[in-house]
Amino acid sequence: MVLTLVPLPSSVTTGPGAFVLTPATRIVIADGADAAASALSDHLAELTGLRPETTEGEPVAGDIVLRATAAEDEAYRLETTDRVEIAGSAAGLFYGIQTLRQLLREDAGSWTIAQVSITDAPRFGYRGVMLDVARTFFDVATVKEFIDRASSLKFNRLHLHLSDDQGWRLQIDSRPLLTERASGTSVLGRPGGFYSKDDFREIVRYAAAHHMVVVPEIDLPGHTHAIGLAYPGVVEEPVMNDMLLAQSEALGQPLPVAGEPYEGWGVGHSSVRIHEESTWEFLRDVLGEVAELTPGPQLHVGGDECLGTAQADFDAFIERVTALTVELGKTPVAWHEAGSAVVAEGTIGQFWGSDAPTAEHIEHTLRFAERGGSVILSPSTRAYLDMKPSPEDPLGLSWAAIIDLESAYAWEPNAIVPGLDESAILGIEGPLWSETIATLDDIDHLFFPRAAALAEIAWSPASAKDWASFRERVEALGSVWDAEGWGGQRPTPTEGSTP
Ligand code: TNX
Repeated sequence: MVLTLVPLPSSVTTGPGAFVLTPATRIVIADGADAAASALSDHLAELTGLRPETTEGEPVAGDIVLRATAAEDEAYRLETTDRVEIAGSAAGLFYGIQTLRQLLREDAGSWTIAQVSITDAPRFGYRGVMLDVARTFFDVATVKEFIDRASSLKFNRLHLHLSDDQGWRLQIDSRPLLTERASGTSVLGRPGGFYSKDDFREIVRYAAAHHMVVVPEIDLPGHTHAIGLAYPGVVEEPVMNDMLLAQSEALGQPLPVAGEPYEGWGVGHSSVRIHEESTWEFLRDVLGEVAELTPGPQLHVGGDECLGTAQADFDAFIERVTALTVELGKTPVAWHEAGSAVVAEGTIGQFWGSDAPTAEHIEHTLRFAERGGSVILSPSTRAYLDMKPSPEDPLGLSWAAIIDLESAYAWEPNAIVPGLDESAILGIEGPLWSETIATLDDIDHLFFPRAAALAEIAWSPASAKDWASFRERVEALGSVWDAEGWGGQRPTPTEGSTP
């Protein structure tokens, strides 16, 4: 029997029987697991048409039992006997329910769950996905759909790339022109948009209900052209050097013009004015409001691709912006280039080099661990969800690699950055940049099935890695995704299997 489970649990045994959902099935809440119970009941009603009554009290055969434990981790147990019982913390119950959802099968007109005994806990505490809402704006409803998909694979961090050259996406009360003047466009003439503070709170709330913590990013000091549409005094004139001219030519896209929206996807030409005190007043106000809106512990301050900025200026900026973030009560996160600077103690680095990184990338990445921080691994040759899955694919970019499902699966976090100890690896993240995607269908197209590979790397024990098993399980999951109405690409059927 193919178990349709991704990520693979740390321990699972199977038996010959099955649990059958009937109109008499109840969801029995043991020890106050009620939030999980109503979500599960809603899900079952939508999928099967049966809405199990949720109740407290003594479970009987045929029930689904949710047992809240005092644990504070993400572990859970799921057992099928004459009933199904899931036990864990609030997060653990949520993950147990995601497992149950993957196991539910329609078989000759009834909904069944295979007989299993599962004990499960994640390998890494940070299991992230990133959505770039700056290059292309996605509305709240789309972000919620994204959360549904990601949380079903047990991702627990939603990194939102909220600002870039092409647009500013979050209401800031102290600087109202940001959304008034700098949010109206996206790349290539696509519509812009922004989140009001209430929109953002709604995303945070929805994410939390799915056990995902939002990590907001304000990308600095580069990727800041849009700020200049609102507050020209904060940014430098667009930089033009040979490298940037060649880039614009290669892309066939116009050069950025100060004070005009930039709708191409060149990078590296913009910067805030690093040495002006008025810039720092701006940053204190903006980052202060973002920090206040964010219940999660981390605030991402960017730091990538400052191609026109002198190293000394960049380092001075990073040192000060990471210190400011700490002052605002958050742990700074920054792309790995920021490791060239004296980052604030505890700053988290996000590695986006290749899986054969340069000496400089390695050095910069190790710096975060040396300064008491840790590292999120997003090797662009493996974990970038915006890379094309095949050379012919109409969506995605290919500057880092073509990443097919096997390539997204066949890497080991410990082996990416030489000298980086597993204890300093906070986790992994799959970024979905949005230069080439415009709709939820496009998101799905790049997300499925490769996000499942990243989810397994982030959650399952390294010793369980097995490409043939993964491919079979992910292929079987296609029908679960179909039942959810989630689009996207399906894994190519393996030889001899029924499509
Ligand atoms: C590099 S990776 C970027 C982004 C682009 C992405 C496209 C990184 C930190 N920066 O600005 O959107 O490539 O793949």
